[in-house]
This record gives sequence, structure tokens and C-alpha cells, in this order.
Amino acid sequence: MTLKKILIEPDPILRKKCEPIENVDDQVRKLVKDMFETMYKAPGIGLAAIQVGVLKRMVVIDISKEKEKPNPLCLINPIITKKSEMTSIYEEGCLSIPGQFAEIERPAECEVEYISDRGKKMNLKANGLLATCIQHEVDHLDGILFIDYLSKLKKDMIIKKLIKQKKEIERVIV
Ligand code: K1U
Ligand code: ZN
Repeated sequence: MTLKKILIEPDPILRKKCEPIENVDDQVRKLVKDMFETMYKAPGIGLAAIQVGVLKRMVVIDISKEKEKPNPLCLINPIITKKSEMTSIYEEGCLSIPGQFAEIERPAECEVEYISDRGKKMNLKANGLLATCIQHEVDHLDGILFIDYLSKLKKDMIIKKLIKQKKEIERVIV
């Protein structure tokens, strides 16, 4: 397995729209394995292929807690078919926006159709953190980040901090 480099905002790749996966083949399954490894190592509860520079509609999720049994979920070509009117607020983070968190309001429940890594058509009803995480990850596939839901002032402040962090990392490496 290979650990993938996670792209950090601002990066134009993170703003692209991803293409559906035509065939769930061994190449796709290898990417799924690498993405799980990268997500667990980060650590995170979700990761979209676009975050590792692959512009395909695929995400991995595991919201299980540290001492619980892992519960890996891979969604290929996910489509959110229903969103509840009731909303909930979670503090969201993003592996492409390190160190920054914000409370985001989203539909509290959703239903998602997707293809599993075995190529099977599936349907999932989600609520709580799983519903939030699915919506966050599906947003990634359309080039949307959680900071896009914040005021321009808050979003600009976060982007400024990320640019500063990137410059600092470059300075230390060179
Ligand atoms: O998409 C991503 O960048 C992953 C992101 C997913 C997410 C987090 C919170 C709400 C919605 C979606 C993360 O995993 S950020 C890291 C994180 O939340 C976490 C890390 C370690 C333990 C528990 C949570
Ligand atoms: Zn994210």
C-alpha cells in the first residue's frame, strides 16, 4: 500500500469537478486501499480521491471511534438522493484545510446511492456525523470545501493562514 500526499487549499485541483468511475477494476481497488491507509494515518474520518489529486468520484469514510471496531465505507459515484429539511450543526475539519475547524449547518439526514468497491449498486440512509461526513465528502467531488459555507471574511482569514503555513513549510524544507 502507498501513502498518498494530501493536497492543501489553496490548490486549483481541489476546485475541479470529478468524473464518474466507469469500471470498478483492480486499479480502482488499489486506490481505495491507498486512500484508506492515507485517511487512517492522517488521521481523518473521510477522504475524497480529489484530495490526493485523482479527479474521480470516489470517497472513503470511517467514523468509528479509536477503541471501536473499524467500519470502513467506500462510496464510488455517490449520489445524494434525499436530504432532510431538518438540519444539524457539526464542527467540521478537513484534511485539505489543516488546523482549521468551523461549525457548519447541513441537512441532518441524507440518503445516498453509490457503487461499492465490489461493483455492487447500494443505497444508504445516514444521520448524525455519518450524514455530515457523506455530504462533506460528496461536496469535495464537486470542488466544494466547507469554508465555502462561511462568510467571505472568515473564509479569507482561513485561506490567508493556509498560505502562510504553506510558505513556512517551504521555507523549512528549502
Ligand atoms: O474530507 C476530509 O478532509 C476529512 C475530514 C472529514 C470530516 C470531518 C468532520 C466533519 C465532516 C467531515 C476529516 O476527517 S477532518 C479530521 C477529523 O475530523 C478527525 C480526525 C481524527 C479523529 C476524529 C476526527
Ligand atoms: Zn474535506
